[in-house]
Amino acid sequence: MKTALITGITGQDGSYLSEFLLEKGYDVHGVIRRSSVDYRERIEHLEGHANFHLHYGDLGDSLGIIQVINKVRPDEIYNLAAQSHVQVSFDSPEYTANVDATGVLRILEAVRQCGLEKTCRIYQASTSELYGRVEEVPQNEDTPFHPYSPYAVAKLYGFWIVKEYRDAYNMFCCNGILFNHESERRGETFVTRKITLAAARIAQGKQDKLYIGNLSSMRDWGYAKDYVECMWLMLQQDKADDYVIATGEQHSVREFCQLAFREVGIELEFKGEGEDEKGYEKSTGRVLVEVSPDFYRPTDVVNLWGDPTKAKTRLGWNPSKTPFAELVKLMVQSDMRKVAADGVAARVRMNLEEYLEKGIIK
Ligand code: NAP
Ligand code: G4F
Repeated sequence: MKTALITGITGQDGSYLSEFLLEKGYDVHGVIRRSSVDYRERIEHLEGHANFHLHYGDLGDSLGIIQVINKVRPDEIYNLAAQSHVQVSFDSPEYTANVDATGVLRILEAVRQCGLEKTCRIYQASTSELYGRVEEVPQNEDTPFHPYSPYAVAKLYGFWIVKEYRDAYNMFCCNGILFNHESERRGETFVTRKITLAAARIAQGKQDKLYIGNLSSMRDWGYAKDYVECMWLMLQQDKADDYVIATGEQHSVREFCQLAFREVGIELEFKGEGEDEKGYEKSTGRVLVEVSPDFYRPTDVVNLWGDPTKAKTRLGWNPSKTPFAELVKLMVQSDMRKVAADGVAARVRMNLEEYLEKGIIK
């Protein structure tokens, strides 16, 4: 049985990767941060599994990281932990650098300090944000980087320190240059999930409007569940290397909105430009989407489009497993169920409060 250690196990990718590795028969260990509320929604269904273990740790704390790695002595480490929100990185640039840049170094050094550098393989969650203000379209492993946010600059350090440890100490460490990947478990402040949740809430009469930033931004969006397979495949090769993981297709935020709203039975028509652009419901003329400069970034990455040829040919990975339209559909359908269930739960709570107040239930 192989042992894997996952940092960022409570995140979108960490939860899917845990399921994937448990299915493959791995002993899965995860690093979680201590918080005042124990709420681990994405992995609560795995807690109690005989091969699933959690340890406290933080990427900002080398001593803790060394302790966990020494205790678990993993065959594979998947370093997924990060302050992963680009907009937030403008508000907390120093914290982002500490976790997303120096945090990677802490993992690599801990592996060396524990004497595991010859046996332990490491996956680093690199990102298409490295291409930033893109210098070539589509982007592949040879496209020059031009990071364009504090997040991307921090991740660039992570990318290069992984390469450095590979060359200097002959360690088996890989960078997965992953383009945006989404799912039902995506954080609610990333644009796709913000849209699918709003579409579901508007369709069920629980929200009036969606306020959004740059509608013209282009992304190569894939399904997170398909992408975690690639992380594992990279660590099963004879030689450590870096790979672009993407679908090879590009869509705008505007297009994502139109598809998501269509899924709940609303046809959107966009009119106007820049800050004045609005999304109207075709049948009623109601404004459902409005641009708010609050969601504009000081510098925005607007043209991400990946070329997954290397992953396809060398790893045998299929970039077209979940087409774009299907991804949007499964996210909207999941949010429709969630919003409806929240409504039922709220009604039950209201009834319960009323019954308690009236003394009907004691
Ligand atoms: P996510 O949902 O935001 O999850 C981030 C994880 O990192 C969470 O488990 C979080 O723990 C943990 N974390 C944050 N700060 C930490 C710290 N100081 N110490 C320990 N753990 C910490 O992100 P994701 O979408 O799954 O992405 C996984 C990784 O891939 C990230 O490194 C991200 O930057 C990178 N990436 C993502 C994409 C994408 O499109 N999803 C694309 C390219 C690269 P809490 O639950 O306690 O907050
Ligand atoms: O969904 P986003 O916040 O994702 P972003 O910035 O591309 O970052 C994600 O993908 C990266 C891979 O390329 C990861 F490394 C990173 O960890 C994260 O997972 O924004 C996508 C685009 C941006 O251009 C943004 O300006 O959508 C635009 N956008 C327009 N309105 C918005 C909004 N983004 C957000 N979050 N919220 C809006 O209202």
